[in-house]
Amino acid sequence: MQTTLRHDWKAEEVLALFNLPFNDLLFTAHSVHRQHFNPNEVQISTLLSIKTGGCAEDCAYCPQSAHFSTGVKAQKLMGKDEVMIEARKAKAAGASRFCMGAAWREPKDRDIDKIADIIEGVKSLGLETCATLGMLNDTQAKRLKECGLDYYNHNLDTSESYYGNIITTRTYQDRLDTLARVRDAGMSVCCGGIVGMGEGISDRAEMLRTLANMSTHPESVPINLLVQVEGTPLKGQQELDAFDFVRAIAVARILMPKSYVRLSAGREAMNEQMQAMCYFAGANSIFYGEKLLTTPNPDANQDMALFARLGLKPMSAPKENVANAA
Ligand code: SAM
Ligand code: DTB
Ligand code: SF4
Repeated sequence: MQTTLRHDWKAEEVLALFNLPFNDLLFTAHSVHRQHFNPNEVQISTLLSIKTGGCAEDCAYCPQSAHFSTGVKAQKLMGKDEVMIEARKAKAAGASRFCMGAAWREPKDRDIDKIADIIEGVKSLGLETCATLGMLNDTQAKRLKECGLDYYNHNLDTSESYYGNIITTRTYQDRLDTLARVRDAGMSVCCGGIVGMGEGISDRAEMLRTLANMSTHPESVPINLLVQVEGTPLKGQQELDAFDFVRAIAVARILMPKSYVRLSAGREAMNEQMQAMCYFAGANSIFYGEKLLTTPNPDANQDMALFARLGLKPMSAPKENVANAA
Protein backbone atom coordinates (compact mmCIF):
# COMPACT_ATOMS: atom_id res chain seq x y z
CA MET A 1 0.00 0.00 0.00
CA GLN A 2 1.47 3.36 -1.04
CA THR A 3 0.35 6.45 0.84
CA THR A 4 0.54 9.94 -0.56
CA LEU A 5 0.21 13.03 1.59
CA ARG A 6 -3.34 14.30 1.35
CA HIS A 7 -4.66 17.70 2.34
CA ASP A 8 -8.26 17.26 1.24
CA TRP A 9 -9.76 14.99 3.88
CA LYS A 10 -13.53 15.14 4.16
CA ALA A 11 -15.27 15.05 7.55
CA GLU A 12 -17.06 11.77 6.70
CA GLU A 13 -13.81 10.08 5.71
CA VAL A 14 -12.11 10.94 8.99
CA LEU A 15 -15.15 9.92 10.99
CA ALA A 16 -15.22 6.63 9.08
CA LEU A 17 -11.63 5.95 10.22
CA PHE A 18 -12.63 6.54 13.86
CA ASN A 19 -15.54 4.13 13.37
CA LEU A 20 -13.47 1.29 11.87
CA PRO A 21 -13.27 -1.91 13.90
CA PHE A 22 -10.30 -1.43 16.27
CA ASN A 23 -8.15 -4.10 14.62
CA ASP A 24 -8.74 -2.70 11.13
CA LEU A 25 -7.84 0.80 12.31
CA LEU A 26 -4.67 -0.33 14.08
CA PHE A 27 -3.57 -2.49 11.17
CA THR A 28 -3.99 0.41 8.73
CA ALA A 29 -2.23 2.91 11.02
CA HIS A 30 0.67 0.56 11.71
CA SER A 31 1.08 -0.21 7.99
CA VAL A 32 1.24 3.53 7.22
CA HIS A 33 3.71 4.01 10.07
CA ARG A 34 6.07 1.33 8.72
CA GLN A 35 6.16 2.93 5.30
CA HIS A 36 7.62 6.14 6.65
CA PHE A 37 9.41 5.33 9.88
CA ASN A 38 11.43 2.71 11.63
CA PRO A 39 8.62 1.38 13.88
CA ASN A 40 11.09 0.64 16.67
CA GLU A 41 12.44 4.16 17.10
CA VAL A 42 10.97 6.88 19.28
CA GLN A 43 11.97 10.55 19.27
CA ILE A 44 12.58 11.95 22.73
CA SER A 45 11.89 15.52 23.83
CA THR A 46 12.34 17.05 27.25
CA LEU A 47 10.04 19.78 28.46
CA LEU A 48 10.88 22.67 30.78
CA SER A 49 8.56 25.36 32.06
CA ILE A 50 10.67 28.50 31.75
CA LYS A 51 7.87 30.80 32.94
CA THR A 52 5.20 29.27 35.10
CA GLY A 53 1.63 30.16 36.09
CA GLY A 54 -0.26 33.42 36.39
CA CYS A 55 -1.50 33.21 32.79
CA ALA A 56 -4.20 35.62 31.61
CA GLU A 57 -5.99 33.03 29.46
CA ASP A 58 -8.84 30.86 30.70
CA CYS A 59 -8.06 27.48 29.05
CA ALA A 60 -10.31 25.18 31.09
CA TYR A 61 -7.76 22.35 31.24
CA CYS A 62 -4.79 24.42 32.35
CA PRO A 63 -3.29 24.50 35.84
CA GLN A 64 -1.37 27.67 34.90
CA SER A 65 -4.37 29.90 34.23
CA ALA A 66 -4.73 32.80 36.71
CA HIS A 67 -8.51 32.26 36.47
CA PHE A 68 -8.37 29.08 38.59
CA SER A 69 -6.92 28.17 41.99
CA THR A 70 -4.75 25.16 41.32
CA GLY A 71 -1.89 25.70 43.74
CA VAL A 72 0.62 26.31 40.92
CA LYS A 73 3.09 28.92 42.12
CA ALA A 74 3.71 31.67 39.56
CA GLN A 75 7.38 32.07 38.62
CA LYS A 76 8.96 34.66 36.36
CA LEU A 77 11.03 33.85 33.30
CA MET A 78 14.04 31.73 34.24
CA GLY A 79 17.53 33.05 33.63
CA LYS A 80 19.67 31.61 30.85
CA ASP A 81 22.12 29.91 33.22
CA GLU A 82 19.36 28.00 35.01
CA VAL A 83 17.85 26.87 31.69
CA MET A 84 21.26 25.73 30.45
CA ILE A 85 21.68 23.50 33.51
CA GLU A 86 18.39 21.76 32.67
CA ALA A 87 19.23 21.53 28.97
CA ARG A 88 22.57 19.86 29.73
CA LYS A 89 20.78 17.35 31.98
CA ALA A 90 18.23 16.62 29.23
CA LYS A 91 20.99 16.02 26.70
CA ALA A 92 22.88 13.75 29.08
CA ALA A 93 19.67 11.76 29.66
CA GLY A 94 19.33 11.17 25.90
CA ALA A 95 16.86 13.81 24.71
CA SER A 96 17.31 15.10 21.17
CA ARG A 97 15.00 18.09 21.56
CA PHE A 98 14.55 20.61 24.34
CA CYS A 99 11.09 22.23 24.54
CA MET A 100 10.60 25.39 26.56
CA GLY A 101 7.12 26.42 27.66
CA ALA A 102 5.94 29.78 28.95
CA ALA A 103 2.55 30.51 30.48
CA TRP A 104 1.89 33.58 28.38
CA ARG A 105 -1.05 34.67 26.29
CA GLU A 106 1.65 36.20 24.06
CA PRO A 107 5.24 37.25 24.67
CA LYS A 108 6.32 40.91 24.86
CA ASP A 109 9.14 42.01 22.57
CA ARG A 110 11.52 42.30 25.52
CA ASP A 111 10.70 38.67 26.43
CA ILE A 112 11.69 37.63 22.92
CA ASP A 113 15.13 39.25 23.42
CA LYS A 114 15.71 37.08 26.50
CA ILE A 115 14.29 33.96 24.85
CA ALA A 116 16.51 34.47 21.79
CA ASP A 117 19.59 34.39 24.03
CA ILE A 118 18.34 31.21 25.75
CA ILE A 119 17.63 29.50 22.42
CA GLU A 120 21.12 30.28 21.14
CA GLY A 121 22.56 28.73 24.29
CA VAL A 122 20.48 25.55 24.10
CA LYS A 123 21.22 25.13 20.41
CA SER A 124 24.95 25.40 21.08
CA LEU A 125 24.65 22.13 23.05
CA GLY A 126 23.61 20.35 19.85
CA LEU A 127 19.98 19.99 20.90
CA GLU A 128 17.03 20.78 18.68
CA THR A 129 15.04 23.65 20.14
CA CYS A 130 11.29 24.07 20.54
CA ALA A 131 9.35 26.82 22.29
CA THR A 132 5.71 27.38 23.18
CA LEU A 133 5.13 30.97 24.23
CA GLY A 134 1.54 31.70 23.15
CA MET A 135 0.46 33.86 20.23
CA LEU A 136 3.15 35.47 18.06
CA ASN A 137 3.14 38.38 15.65
CA ASP A 138 5.11 38.27 12.38
CA THR A 139 8.15 40.09 13.71
CA GLN A 140 8.41 37.83 16.75
CA ALA A 141 8.11 34.69 14.63
CA LYS A 142 10.89 35.92 12.32
CA ARG A 143 13.15 36.78 15.27
CA LEU A 144 12.69 33.33 16.78
CA LYS A 145 13.58 31.73 13.46
CA GLU A 146 16.66 33.95 13.11
CA CYS A 147 17.99 33.04 16.55
CA GLY A 148 17.80 29.36 15.61
CA LEU A 149 14.47 28.11 16.96
CA ASP A 150 13.70 24.85 15.16
CA TYR A 151 10.10 24.19 16.27
CA TYR A 152 7.24 26.26 17.60
CA ASN A 153 4.48 24.50 19.53
CA HIS A 154 1.03 25.99 19.38
CA ASN A 155 -1.90 23.60 19.70
CA LEU A 156 -5.38 23.73 18.22
CA ASP A 157 -6.42 21.88 21.39
CA THR A 158 -9.81 20.76 20.03
CA SER A 159 -12.26 21.23 17.15
CA GLU A 160 -13.42 24.69 16.17
CA SER A 161 -16.97 23.80 17.24
CA TYR A 162 -15.98 22.58 20.73
CA TYR A 163 -13.39 25.31 21.28
CA GLY A 164 -15.81 27.82 22.86
CA ASN A 165 -16.49 25.32 25.68
CA ILE A 166 -12.80 25.31 26.60
CA ILE A 167 -11.36 28.79 25.98
CA THR A 168 -13.10 32.16 25.77
CA THR A 169 -10.15 34.58 25.91
CA ARG A 170 -8.92 34.00 22.35
CA THR A 171 -10.36 32.56 19.18
CA TYR A 172 -9.64 29.55 17.03
CA GLN A 173 -8.69 31.95 14.25
CA ASP A 174 -6.08 33.54 16.56
CA ARG A 175 -4.46 30.11 16.83
CA LEU A 176 -4.54 29.49 13.09
CA ASP A 177 -3.02 32.94 12.50
CA THR A 178 -0.09 32.22 14.84
CA LEU A 179 0.47 28.86 13.17
CA ALA A 180 0.55 30.53 9.73
CA ARG A 181 3.12 33.06 11.00
CA VAL A 182 5.31 30.27 12.38
CA ARG A 183 5.15 28.47 9.05
CA ASP A 184 5.83 31.63 7.04
CA ALA A 185 8.86 32.41 9.18
CA GLY A 186 10.28 29.00 8.17
CA MET A 187 10.09 27.17 11.50
CA SER A 188 8.80 23.63 11.83
CA VAL A 189 5.35 23.40 13.35
CA CYS A 190 4.43 21.35 16.40
CA CYS A 191 0.66 21.36 16.67
CA GLY A 192 -1.89 18.98 18.11
CA GLY A 193 -4.47 18.93 20.83
CA ILE A 194 -6.04 17.34 23.87
CA VAL A 195 -8.53 14.50 24.05
CA GLY A 196 -10.68 13.61 27.04
CA MET A 197 -12.16 17.07 27.59
CA GLY A 198 -15.74 15.88 27.08
CA GLU A 199 -15.60 16.36 23.31
CA GLY A 200 -17.22 13.88 20.92
CA ILE A 201 -15.63 11.67 18.28
CA SER A 202 -16.68 14.19 15.64
CA ASP A 203 -14.66 16.88 17.47
CA ARG A 204 -11.57 14.69 17.53
CA ALA A 205 -12.10 13.94 13.84
CA GLU A 206 -12.55 17.63 13.07
CA MET A 207 -9.41 18.68 14.95
CA LEU A 208 -7.27 16.09 13.16
CA ARG A 209 -8.86 16.99 9.82
CA THR A 210 -7.96 20.67 10.37
CA LEU A 211 -4.33 19.66 11.01
CA ALA A 212 -4.16 17.27 8.06
CA ASN A 213 -5.71 19.75 5.63
CA MET A 214 -3.08 22.41 6.36
CA SER A 215 -1.02 22.98 3.21
CA THR A 216 1.97 21.45 5.02
CA HIS A 217 1.34 18.95 7.79
CA PRO A 218 2.75 19.93 11.19
CA GLU A 219 6.08 18.12 11.50
CA SER A 220 5.17 17.19 15.05
CA VAL A 221 1.65 16.37 16.30
CA PRO A 222 1.29 16.10 20.08
CA ILE A 223 -1.79 14.19 21.20
CA ASN A 224 -2.36 14.96 24.88
CA LEU A 225 -4.68 13.03 27.14
CA LEU A 226 -6.25 15.57 29.49
CA VAL A 227 -4.36 15.66 32.80
CA GLN A 228 -7.14 16.45 35.24
CA VAL A 229 -5.86 19.04 37.68
CA GLU A 230 -7.66 19.97 40.90
CA GLY A 231 -9.07 23.48 40.66
CA THR A 232 -9.47 23.53 36.86
CA PRO A 233 -13.03 23.42 35.45
CA LEU A 234 -12.26 20.11 33.72
CA LYS A 235 -11.40 18.28 36.94
CA GLY A 236 -13.96 15.51 37.38
CA GLN A 237 -14.52 15.08 33.64
CA GLN A 238 -15.51 11.53 32.70
CA GLU A 239 -12.32 9.54 32.00
CA LEU A 240 -11.77 8.73 28.35
CA ASP A 241 -11.93 5.07 27.29
CA ALA A 242 -8.30 4.03 26.70
CA PHE A 243 -9.19 2.58 23.29
CA ASP A 244 -10.60 5.93 22.19
CA PHE A 245 -7.26 7.54 22.96
CA VAL A 246 -5.44 4.88 20.92
CA ARG A 247 -7.91 5.49 18.08
CA ALA A 248 -6.99 9.21 18.07
CA ILE A 249 -3.29 8.31 17.76
CA ALA A 250 -4.04 5.87 14.93
CA VAL A 251 -6.13 8.37 12.97
CA ALA A 252 -3.44 11.06 13.40
CA ARG A 253 -0.89 8.60 11.99
CA ILE A 254 -3.06 7.76 8.96
CA LEU A 255 -3.88 11.40 8.20
CA MET A 256 -0.32 12.70 8.65
CA PRO A 257 1.90 9.77 7.59
CA LYS A 258 5.24 11.59 7.70
CA SER A 259 4.68 13.59 10.89
CA TYR A 260 5.98 12.64 14.29
CA VAL A 261 2.94 11.80 16.41
CA ARG A 262 3.72 12.50 20.04
CA LEU A 263 2.21 10.48 22.84
CA SER A 264 2.20 13.62 24.90
CA ALA A 265 0.66 14.56 28.29
CA GLY A 266 -1.32 11.98 30.24
CA ARG A 267 1.12 9.03 30.26
CA GLU A 268 1.10 8.96 34.06
CA ALA A 269 -2.49 7.76 33.86
CA MET A 270 -1.73 5.12 31.19
CA ASN A 271 -0.56 1.61 31.88
CA GLU A 272 2.31 0.11 29.89
CA GLN A 273 0.00 -1.95 27.71
CA MET A 274 -1.85 1.17 26.62
CA GLN A 275 1.39 2.98 25.84
CA ALA A 276 2.62 -0.03 23.84
CA MET A 277 -0.61 0.04 21.86
CA CYS A 278 -0.04 3.75 21.12
CA TYR A 279 3.44 2.98 19.79
CA PHE A 280 1.95 0.27 17.59
CA ALA A 281 -0.75 2.68 16.38
CA GLY A 282 1.93 5.10 15.17
CA ALA A 283 3.06 7.23 18.09
CA ASN A 284 6.81 7.81 17.72
CA SER A 285 7.66 10.64 20.05
CA ILE A 286 7.33 11.26 23.78
CA PHE A 287 8.11 13.77 26.47
CA TYR A 288 10.79 12.29 28.64
CA GLY A 289 11.66 13.19 32.23
CA GLU A 290 9.74 13.27 35.47
CA LYS A 291 7.86 16.51 34.84
CA LEU A 292 5.82 17.97 31.98
CA LEU A 293 5.29 21.69 32.68
CA THR A 294 3.71 21.53 36.11
CA THR A 295 2.39 17.96 36.35
CA PRO A 296 4.23 14.62 36.72
CA ASN A 297 5.39 12.42 33.85
CA PRO A 298 6.75 8.84 34.16
CA ASP A 299 10.36 8.57 35.41
CA ALA A 300 12.97 8.36 32.67
CA ASN A 301 14.17 4.94 33.84
CA GLN A 302 10.60 3.64 33.84
CA ASP A 303 10.35 4.69 30.16
CA MET A 304 13.71 3.13 29.33
CA ALA A 305 12.63 -0.12 31.00
CA LEU A 306 9.48 -0.18 28.88
CA PHE A 307 11.51 0.62 25.74
CA ALA A 308 13.80 -2.33 26.55
CA ARG A 309 10.84 -4.68 27.03
CA LEU A 310 9.36 -3.56 23.70
CA GLY A 311 12.66 -3.42 21.78
CA LEU A 312 12.20 0.31 21.16
CA LYS A 313 15.18 2.63 20.77
CA PRO A 314 15.39 6.37 21.39
CA MET A 315 16.22 8.29 18.23
CA SER A 316 19.59 9.76 19.04
CA ALA A 317 20.56 12.23 16.35
CA PRO A 318 18.31 15.15 15.52
CA LYS A 319 16.99 14.29 12.12
CA GLU A 320 13.43 15.47 11.96
CA ASN A 321 14.04 19.14 11.37
CA VAL A 322 13.05 18.85 7.77
CA ALA A 323 9.82 20.36 6.56
CA ASN A 324 7.50 17.80 4.96
CA ALA A 325 6.98 17.87 1.25
CA ALA A 326 3.65 19.65 0.80
N1 SAM B 1 0.79 29.33 26.94
C1 SAM B 1 1.16 28.73 25.71
C2 SAM B 1 -0.03 28.26 24.91
O1 SAM B 1 -1.08 28.02 25.45
O2 SAM B 1 0.15 28.14 23.69
C3 SAM B 1 2.11 27.57 25.89
C4 SAM B 1 1.99 26.59 27.00
S1 SAM B 1 0.51 25.63 27.04
C5 SAM B 1 0.61 24.90 28.62
C6 SAM B 1 0.82 24.31 25.89
C7 SAM B 1 -0.21 23.25 25.71
O3 SAM B 1 -0.19 22.34 26.80
C8 SAM B 1 -1.67 23.63 25.60
O4 SAM B 1 -2.03 24.15 24.35
C9 SAM B 1 -2.35 22.29 25.87
O5 SAM B 1 -2.57 21.60 24.66
C10 SAM B 1 -1.34 21.55 26.75
N2 SAM B 1 -1.88 21.35 28.12
C11 SAM B 1 -1.93 22.27 29.10
N3 SAM B 1 -2.52 21.78 30.20
C12 SAM B 1 -2.84 20.49 29.92
C13 SAM B 1 -3.49 19.45 30.65
N4 SAM B 1 -3.94 19.64 31.88
N5 SAM B 1 -3.64 18.25 30.06
C14 SAM B 1 -3.20 18.06 28.79
N6 SAM B 1 -2.60 19.00 28.05
C15 SAM B 1 -2.42 20.22 28.59
C1 DTB C 1 1.95 19.79 24.38
O1 DTB C 1 1.17 19.50 23.45
N1 DTB C 1 1.89 19.26 25.60
C2 DTB C 1 2.90 19.81 26.46
C3 DTB C 1 3.68 20.76 25.50
N2 DTB C 1 2.92 20.67 24.30
C4 DTB C 1 3.99 22.13 25.88
C5 DTB C 1 2.38 20.41 27.71
C6 DTB C 1 1.59 19.45 28.54
C7 DTB C 1 1.22 20.13 29.81
C8 DTB C 1 0.49 19.25 30.76
C9 DTB C 1 0.07 19.96 32.00
C10 DTB C 1 1.20 20.51 32.84
O2 DTB C 1 2.19 19.79 33.11
O3 DTB C 1 1.11 21.67 33.26
FE1 SF4 D 1 -2.06 30.10 29.52
FE2 SF4 D 1 -1.18 28.33 27.73
FE3 SF4 D 1 -2.30 27.52 30.05
FE4 SF4 D 1 -3.84 28.62 28.19
S1 SF4 D 1 -2.67 26.70 27.99
S2 SF4 D 1 -3.86 29.10 30.38
S3 SF4 D 1 -2.44 30.13 27.32
S4 SF4 D 1 -0.39 28.62 29.81
